[in-house]
Amino acid sequence: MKPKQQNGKRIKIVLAACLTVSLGLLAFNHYKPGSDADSNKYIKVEGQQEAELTAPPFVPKPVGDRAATKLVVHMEIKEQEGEMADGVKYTYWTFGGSVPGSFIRTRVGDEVEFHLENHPDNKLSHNIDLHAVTGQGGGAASSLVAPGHEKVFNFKCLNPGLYVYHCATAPVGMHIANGMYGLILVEPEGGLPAVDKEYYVMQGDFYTSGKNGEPGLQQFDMDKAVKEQPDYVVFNGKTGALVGDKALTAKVGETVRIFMGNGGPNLVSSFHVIGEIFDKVYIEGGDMINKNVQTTLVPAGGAAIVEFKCEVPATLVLVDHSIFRAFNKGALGMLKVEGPEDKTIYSGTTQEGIYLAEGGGIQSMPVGKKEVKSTKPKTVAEQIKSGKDVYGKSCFACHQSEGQGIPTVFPPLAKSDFLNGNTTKAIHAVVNGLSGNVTVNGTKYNNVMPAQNLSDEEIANVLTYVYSSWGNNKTNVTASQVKGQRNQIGH
Ligand code: HEC
Ligand SMILES: [Cu+2]
Repeated sequence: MKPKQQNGKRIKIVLAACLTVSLGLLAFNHYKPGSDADSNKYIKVEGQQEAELTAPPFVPKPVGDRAATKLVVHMEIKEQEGEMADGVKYTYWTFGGSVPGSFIRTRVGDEVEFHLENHPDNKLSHNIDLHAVTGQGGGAASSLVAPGHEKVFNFKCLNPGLYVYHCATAPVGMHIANGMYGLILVEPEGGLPAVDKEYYVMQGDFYTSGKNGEPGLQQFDMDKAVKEQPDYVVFNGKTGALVGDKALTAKVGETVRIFMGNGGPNLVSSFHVIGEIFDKVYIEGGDMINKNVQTTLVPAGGAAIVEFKCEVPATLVLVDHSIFRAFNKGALGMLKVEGPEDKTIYSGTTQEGIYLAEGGGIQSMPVGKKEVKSTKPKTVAEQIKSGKDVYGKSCFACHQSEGQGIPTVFPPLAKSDFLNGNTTKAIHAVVNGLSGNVTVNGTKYNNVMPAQNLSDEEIANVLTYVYSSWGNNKTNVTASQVKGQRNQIGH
């Protein structure tokens, strides 16, 4: 009995102590709010206004010094077909008709009246979970809405920051994988510091029934999604959303702010801009600012705000620095900076010449395999077969699986007028490399293709393969033609 009594006593003492401490804490909380979120609850709203929503890569006007208000958001869900890449169709599920969904810009203390509208032509129910919301499911619990219906709920913006929103209807992963995500910004009192240009970029990974580049309408592939093996990793919903005439722009001397989100569903982004350094990064979209950053990690379902000043003219390249995603799956965008050069910051090439290693003659790249002297010449079919292997190991990374290239960076080999127009020039390109201005099918490229260190026979085979594929003119290139080209240029 004795031990039991003792236990009972101990419980009573512990309970009493707990009660005293929690009462004390309650009193403390009541009189002295302990954090921003606590005090922001008391910010009074003035008036009411309809929220401006924008499709990427644009963002609504800054809040500036406006007072907190009742902000009415009308967000319409649309299931619609779009283009993932050239000739590759996909049925996207969208917030506001774009991937990522419409950008929402609020300030701390705003009371948001959120109208989620599901278009009558849609097939499925959806909802929304906004990471800026304090409340059950981030709003998901109150917003499940069937096609042809509307749901309304209210929330107060307690914490400033850049937040992801997404659909949270089962199967959640599939709704996100189909493009149901976007960003909501909660600016601090008085707004973020002014900059010259603001842009909205969001990464997402996509899982299609066909492999990367396979044309036609592609279905969502649940298996690949579960295995986290995307066929596409892209900025703003599709390959090439931010390249060519859709590239972001700025002028020398301007400051640029990118609201960078990552919808996932699976991958984390190593966000990097080739040719710039982030002067400032609001880490994970929160209050903490890091300076002078090369690459910032953007979690799935997370965001970051990056800022930099454009000092010199350049085509800056936005990438996920998990670099195969950039060059092989689409996570590549561009920001064109125009204006006067500043040679003290960047000189360009100042000298070009032959480099001779001390004591050596002209160096050549190590050749992987010695040329095997074949006794019998290959048939065209055999040439195509081994040319395909060469393509897979030497050309595929840049010109892509179906010879489609990458817009503005790597020209297409499929139906290329350059290739089909002149066999000698094509051989020359592979033997010597190619740089400077080249026009392929009306589009200008100004990039560098390194000389391919391949044997005459390998070059003949790969070109024969390329000519026999993707609608090209079926020219048969022979090893002696390649040899002739080499001799012409004196190697
Ligand atoms: C490192 C990337 C890279 C690799 C690898 C590469 N190329 Fe290229 N290729 C380019 C670029 C870039 C250009 C355009 C050059 C320019 O802008 O001046 C080009 C241009 C060409 C052209 C002429 C333009 C056109 O589209 O018809 C041909 C033909 C060509 N490449 C064939 C090949 C073949 C065949 C291979 C493999 C043996 C290969 N390339 C490997 C990047 C590459
Ligand atoms: Cu949904």
